[in-house]
Amino acid sequence: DMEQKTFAITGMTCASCVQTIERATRKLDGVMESNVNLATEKMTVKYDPTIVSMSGITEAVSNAGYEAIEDT
Ligand code: 9UX
Repeated sequence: DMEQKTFAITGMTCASCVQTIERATRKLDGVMESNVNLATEKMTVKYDPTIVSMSGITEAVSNAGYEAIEDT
């Protein structure tokens, strides 16, 4: 089953940041969809939790130079 989660993203200042983060997360195995909104500083990810974990997703964002925190 797919899971969908929203993350708060810090460190973005331009539209290219959005592209960088979407690319970094979409290429992960198990990620079906990833959409980043610069204005709201949120990222919504649809993924298969049996293939990729939440920390796998936040780590990919971190490796790209930003920070992702699960939205509460
Ligand atoms: Mo834009 Mo984002 O020049 O790290 S790509 S600020």
